[in-house]
Amino acid sequence: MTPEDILSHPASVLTKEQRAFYFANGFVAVDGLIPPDWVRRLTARSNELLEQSRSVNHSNEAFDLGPTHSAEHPRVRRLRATVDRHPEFWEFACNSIFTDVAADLVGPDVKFHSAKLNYKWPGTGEVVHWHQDIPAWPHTNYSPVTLGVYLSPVTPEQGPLACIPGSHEGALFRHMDEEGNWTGTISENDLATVDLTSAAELTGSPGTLVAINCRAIHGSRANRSTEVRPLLLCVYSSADAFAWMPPPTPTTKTGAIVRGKPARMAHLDPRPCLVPPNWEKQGYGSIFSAQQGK
Ligand SMILES: O=C(O)CCC(=O)C(=O)O
Repeated sequence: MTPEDILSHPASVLTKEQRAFYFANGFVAVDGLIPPDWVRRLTARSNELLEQSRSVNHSNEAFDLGPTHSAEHPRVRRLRATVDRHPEFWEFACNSIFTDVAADLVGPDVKFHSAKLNYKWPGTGEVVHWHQDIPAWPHTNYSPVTLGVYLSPVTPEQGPLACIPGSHEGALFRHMDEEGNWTGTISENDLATVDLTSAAELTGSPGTLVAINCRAIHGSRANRSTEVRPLLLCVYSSADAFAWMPPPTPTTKTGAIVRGKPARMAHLDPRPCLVPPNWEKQGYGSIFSAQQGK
């Protein structure tokens, strides 16, 4: 669906201004939108899984572990495929206010793509470099949106998500090095063409919703506070967007229609996208391992 088609359907959660902001800028943040009860439930599930990670020594299908992870100090960088880790994560993704927000931004027929929970730990210096999402998982159109919810307060010290306004309407950059190895990041040369000073930092209280279009340039600084920053992220698209390469982070729910009905026709956006590695063959670690060249 085009933004015009999407906007022709009434919204159920977001205001007219919030939707207009998203389509004009490529992102939007709404402070405290997700109700406290959901934040509490998701945090409880997250804490249980962090406890489980104490007995895990190597990254596996559930946990992407940071280099300093230990039983005493769990340092999970990413909980992978969260919707497969506990039914409550799937309930949140497929039948909650979150799903309603997805429909406000991709239209009434909503396809689920993937989910993860990123932890940004204090003292680890972990930075997410500037990147766009869609080069890793191209679709027939650019409706895919990453929806996030902060599970704790996020101030400028915690390394909030930061987005470049309007970059979703600009170029799609190559996220590979000279040899064609996937880096998951925009090169220095390409970044020189982007006005990074315009970056908007998306801070907010627990339950803050962030929505980032798949073409928008975004990243986040290191966490300089003393508190971890847990951020749950789910990707959705219009039902008429079809992935044309294997997904890097599949879940058992990838491709599920979570609102409305399946599409009978694909919507093809003429703007091209480079072909990423075939993740089914090559395997995918995480954005952290890709950006750190591991
Ligand atoms: O966790 C973050 O700060 C950034 C997450 C992100 O952009 C990603 O995982 O693609």
